[in-house]
Amino acid sequence: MAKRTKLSSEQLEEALTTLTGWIVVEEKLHKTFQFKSFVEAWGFMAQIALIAERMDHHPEWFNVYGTVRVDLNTHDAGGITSLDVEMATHMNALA
Ligand code: H2B
Repeated sequence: MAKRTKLSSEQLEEALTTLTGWIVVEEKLHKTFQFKSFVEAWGFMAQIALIAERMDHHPEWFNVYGTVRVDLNTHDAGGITSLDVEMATHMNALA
């Protein structure tokens, strides 16, 4: 599927201009979200979980209290694809 095709570096640079707060670390889209409480962080994760299921695309993330550290890539493609950009966009919209 085209959505699971690794983005070129030009496509990635272009996408990053629209993704506030996201950087690339070790071939993954990375961002740390900071919420006021564990419940807010968990609420965010619960909403994203439903979107992830719908997309069949699942985040790598780590939560401590109000912190949610996220890394997005597409294992199938061995890098960052438009699915990761789509997921990052959903996360920015919900946070
Ligand atoms: N999530 C992520 N982040 N990358 C993948 O390559 C991926 C996924 N592949 N969720 C999907 C599920 C694949 O394993 C299933 C079989 O469609």
